[in-house]
Amino acid sequence: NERYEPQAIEKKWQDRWNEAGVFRAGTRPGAPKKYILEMLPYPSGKMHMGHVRNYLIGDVYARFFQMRGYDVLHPMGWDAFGLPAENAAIKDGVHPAVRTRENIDSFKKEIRSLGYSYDWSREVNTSEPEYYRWNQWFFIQMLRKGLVYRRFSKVNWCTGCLTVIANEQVKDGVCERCESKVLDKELPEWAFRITRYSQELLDGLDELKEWPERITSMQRNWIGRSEGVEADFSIQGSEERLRVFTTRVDTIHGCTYVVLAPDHKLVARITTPDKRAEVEAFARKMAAISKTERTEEGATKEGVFTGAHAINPFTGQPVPIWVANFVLADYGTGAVMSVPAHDARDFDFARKYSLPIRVVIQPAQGDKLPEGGALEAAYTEDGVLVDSGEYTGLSSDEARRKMGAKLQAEGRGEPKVTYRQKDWGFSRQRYWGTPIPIVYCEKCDPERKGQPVPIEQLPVRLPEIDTEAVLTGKGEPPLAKVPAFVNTTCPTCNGPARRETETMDTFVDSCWYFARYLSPRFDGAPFDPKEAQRWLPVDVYVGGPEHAVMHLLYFRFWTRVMKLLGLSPVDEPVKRLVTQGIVNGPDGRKMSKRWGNVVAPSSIVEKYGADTARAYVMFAGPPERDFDWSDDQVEGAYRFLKRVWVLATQHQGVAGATHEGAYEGKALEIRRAAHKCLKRVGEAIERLSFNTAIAGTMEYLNALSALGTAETPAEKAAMAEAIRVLTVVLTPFAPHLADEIAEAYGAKDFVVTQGWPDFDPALVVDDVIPYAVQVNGKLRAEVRVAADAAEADVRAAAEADERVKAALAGKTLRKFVFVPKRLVNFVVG
Ligand code: ANZ
Ligand code: ZN
Repeated sequence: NERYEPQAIEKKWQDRWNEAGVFRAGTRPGAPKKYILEMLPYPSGKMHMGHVRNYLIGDVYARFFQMRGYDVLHPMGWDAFGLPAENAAIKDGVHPAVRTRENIDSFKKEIRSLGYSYDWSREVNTSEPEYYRWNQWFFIQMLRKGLVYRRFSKVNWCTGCLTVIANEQVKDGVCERCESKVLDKELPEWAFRITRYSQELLDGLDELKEWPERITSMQRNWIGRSEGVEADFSIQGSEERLRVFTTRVDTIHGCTYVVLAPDHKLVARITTPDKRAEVEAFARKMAAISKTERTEEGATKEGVFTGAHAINPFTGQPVPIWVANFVLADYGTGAVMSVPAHDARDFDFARKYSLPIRVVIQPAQGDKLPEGGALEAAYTEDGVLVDSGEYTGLSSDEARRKMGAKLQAEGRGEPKVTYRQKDWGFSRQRYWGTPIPIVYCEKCDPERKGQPVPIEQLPVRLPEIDTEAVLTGKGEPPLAKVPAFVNTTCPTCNGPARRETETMDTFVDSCWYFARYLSPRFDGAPFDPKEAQRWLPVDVYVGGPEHAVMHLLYFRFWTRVMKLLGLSPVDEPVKRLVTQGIVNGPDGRKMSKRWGNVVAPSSIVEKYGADTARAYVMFAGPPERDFDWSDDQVEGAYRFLKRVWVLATQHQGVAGATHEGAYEGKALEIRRAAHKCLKRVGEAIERLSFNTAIAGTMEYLNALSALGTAETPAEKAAMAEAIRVLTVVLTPFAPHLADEIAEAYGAKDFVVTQGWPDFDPALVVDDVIPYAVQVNGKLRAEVRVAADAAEADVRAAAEADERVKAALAGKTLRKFVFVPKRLVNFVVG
């Protein structure tokens, strides 16, 4: 068969790999391990190029390390719960489980058609009770540790999805998924106390040296650690005190007003009667827009005066108290001491409402600031204090320390570390998720705190439903409409009780799936701690950078919880994170239905085969970089593989050739090309530089083509080795073709199991010179070594030569003569 016909060979090899279980993990117990993971997909029906690329990055790496002798774990599964399937059900009445099953089947078929090296025996589906029972188990363990609690809170309510959504899912005041308006709603909800770990999660980032800096810095900002002080202002004519959080207590003498969040609990108590109507109207207006919208960068600052005054604890002077949109109720204390001369927002606000501006910090060097009234912008840097009583003349730093200490000594405040990160509210009013394992009994639990379902009763299964009656998208949470689910018995009194009808945020599912893969059928715990000892942490994790702060932060938190529960030894889930770039259409815009520029992976596989799709996508650019799709380059990749096939076919006659003697001339050139390619491609793959790995393979192909046919026995043996090397370096990228060639050359095993040979260092140095090797002055051999090789290296190369070995056998070495760049002589007796 002269022609390269991928369609005729790819399915065959996929089936053979599968039958032989070549990608089973845990089959090399003594070998070092690599756990290589890609973010598990939400099974929408179709795979897109982003998926293809994502999984290829992991796949190339996984195949390479398997070839290098590692015990590789490379699993795949389904993030199967979630809104799209439920929303589709509301539209067309198909049960989410049915749709999800169909989607998984078609998605999996596509994944398989690309020949990825997954250990399918570990496949996980998060919507199955064997999986989500462990979400419930974690919930109960975390409840016991105080890491889960119920709270009333303002949540983001999506008026389209009719559920609570996370802050991160609100973009410009609308739901990022359905683009409906998002409102603040006061609801009871379940939350994880992730803030207990804020500091640890922050400190842990310093250890994540192999994560992209962009991701760690986003997490750092998200956690948002701020060092400052809390200070009490008393309120004129009232017993109340107003506590503010500030990072700049050094500026307190310049505080000319104080601002409360519109929903701060003091507002109602301190507002003077003449201002009441105005303040209440303002608060109502603010409540109608979500807090993300009202606090956005660039949102116009608005406020009203409460009529009340606060007393500055340092100056004793009264300042007016306002309420304004830019102060958040749930950050710091929900109250701000405003220093317009030194804070940009306060400056804008003071200008707008004609509030006084007082300069109290001067730059340590350079021009002095003018009077507050003449200031053109806030001066927000540190400096030297002025007009600040006994603190005048101190540096900002010194002043902060002294003022913090004074507040503390007087019981009017204290140093304080604040985090921007919030606890993670995970209640969802949807059906297609993990039921929260709680029951409410009016008799035993009149406050409706909720009692956990006894562990031995897990899982609390999602009930069968009449899809059209229950999934309507309207009214109460779907599970509340299923009496057979809701009505249960109380674990304490055995009387009638009601189940919680909320389900968990699907981000819970992806918090620990990487550990479930270690022992996917284990039923004593979420996973087998012994396996965790062997496999965790994940060595390389590949996924989209859009997960920078939610999934990638949540699963770091969960990993610490798993350690706390004694399940796993690691603090961090992942050593090296790779965030892949975007695949754009030929028009340079992100592939999307909207632009009509989507290239379906299946169309490429059908036309050119999986190997071309793989080689093209990996050649198109480094994993982290975006690239624009190019049909020409797909063609180019196809032509390259065709040339590989033709070359291998032409040289078929050398299959099995061996040679005992020295390699010289062309034979040596062939070997040198092969070993250089092994080195170059191996090193490129290790640094995830897949495009240069393929470029190296292309150059290798050119070199072999230029060397022509192999004639002598040495050349034939060298060429046989060279073709074997070609199959080795191709395997991560074009594994089907590689195995097809290897088989034609008589290989008895898959290339991936035969392994990745070590290159011979002597064959890869560029400047190689011959040394004459003498024994007692008589020429016995010639060895080629690097021009700058040290004496010991030349000697080792000489001693390794068969003819020299024979000449030295049984003799005693008297002397070793080394003439640089020319010869060595073994003087023996
Ligand atoms: C006075 C001051 C003077 C401030 C100055 C800054 C500069 P980070 O660093 O992000 O933590 N602040 C405090 N609580 C707030 C809330 N609930 N909503 C909006 N703003 C709030 O920011 C801390 C600073 O943000 C605090 O320090 C406070 O303003 C403001 F020259 O206090 B500062
Ligand atoms: Zn009870």
